[in-house]
Amino acid sequence: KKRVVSGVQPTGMVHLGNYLGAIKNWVALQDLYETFFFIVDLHAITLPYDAPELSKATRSTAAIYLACGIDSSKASIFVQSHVRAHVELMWLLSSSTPIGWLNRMIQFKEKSRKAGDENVGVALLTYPVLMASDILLYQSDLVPVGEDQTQHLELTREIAERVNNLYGGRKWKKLGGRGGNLFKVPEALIPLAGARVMSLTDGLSKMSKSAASDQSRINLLDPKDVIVNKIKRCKTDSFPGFSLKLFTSTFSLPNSSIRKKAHGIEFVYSSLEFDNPERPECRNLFSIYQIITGKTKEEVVSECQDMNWGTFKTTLTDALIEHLQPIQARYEEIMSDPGYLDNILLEGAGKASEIADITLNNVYQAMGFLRR
Ligand code: AQP
Repeated sequence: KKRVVSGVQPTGMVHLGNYLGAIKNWVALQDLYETFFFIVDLHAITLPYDAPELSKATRSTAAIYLACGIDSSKASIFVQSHVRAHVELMWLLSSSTPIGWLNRMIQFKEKSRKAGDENVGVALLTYPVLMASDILLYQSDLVPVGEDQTQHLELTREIAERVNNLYGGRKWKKLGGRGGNLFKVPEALIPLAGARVMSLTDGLSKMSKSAASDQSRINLLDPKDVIVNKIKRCKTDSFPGFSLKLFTSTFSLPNSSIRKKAHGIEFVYSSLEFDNPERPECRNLFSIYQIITGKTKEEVVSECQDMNWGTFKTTLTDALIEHLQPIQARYEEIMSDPGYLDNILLEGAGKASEIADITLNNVYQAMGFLRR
């Protein structure tokens, strides 16, 4: 079976973007592949954070994985910091990662600009190397990522190839290893729909945990009235409905070659649309509705295009509540039994460590470290 790894940072409440872009797709993947889904807590400290909140968010994110349908009998579910090999391999990989490769990461540029110099720690620059370690440790074949993470995956591939060239093959064999590549070079698995869920207050920025306004996102655990309110207040446009449009037409008089122009005003009705690039909010809400209901794009268009915003928002709100309520009920159940969650995380970390340690020990050997 091919291997798949992925994770979510416990930096706040898991939102619809994390769910539709990642967790929901993992549920299907666990039946097809050998899967490792972890809570990437070590990544959550790259920007200033609240320590007591970190452990709470880590538990809550793990419970959300389970509530969404990740099954511990199929997937290894664990907390990244419980498998020490992640940090150790990161150090080894960082010696082979040119700093220029990290400087060009768009997320670093964006996040460091937003955070301001005082708050930019070295980890914000180097965390893509930790992400490479997260993936390469498990000899992963496929990494499900949202579009925003494709650059980091490309970097992982470059690091893997570089380390394979520098230390793998015959050089590793001379040191007593089996030779060949130290790492598999992974491929991205980008979901067709939901790859980028956008903010509810700005259809051009992605929905994100760290965005200042909670109105910009639907959190998976938002109660019904909060969802109603957020969708009611979310940004839309003024395209649909009747509008006045000026028109010009040219005609010829009977029995004459003279052409005349006439100007007039007409009422035009424009409906809701999926694919108009000038209407990012419309596209985003349609696409959320499509994935939540499991309908095709064509079905959504024919059902919703003639609705006004008010009707569509009610339809979307109802669908969201219907979809999220069972997840929220399961979440409450899981959180009411802390021992259950602890056992799953312990078992997951055990299975993950066994595989991660094999890769780590190979890399230590190939890089010339004295073995214990
Ligand atoms: N808006 C999104 N649309 C689709 N997928 C998304 N993902 C995140 N936001 C969206 C995907 O969720 C997975 C986990 O993301 P993460 O928590 O590791 O970090 P992130 O991408 O930085 O997510 P956030 O919510 O924006 O967190 P902050 O604000 O803390 O940076 C990834 O697969 C990601 O693609």
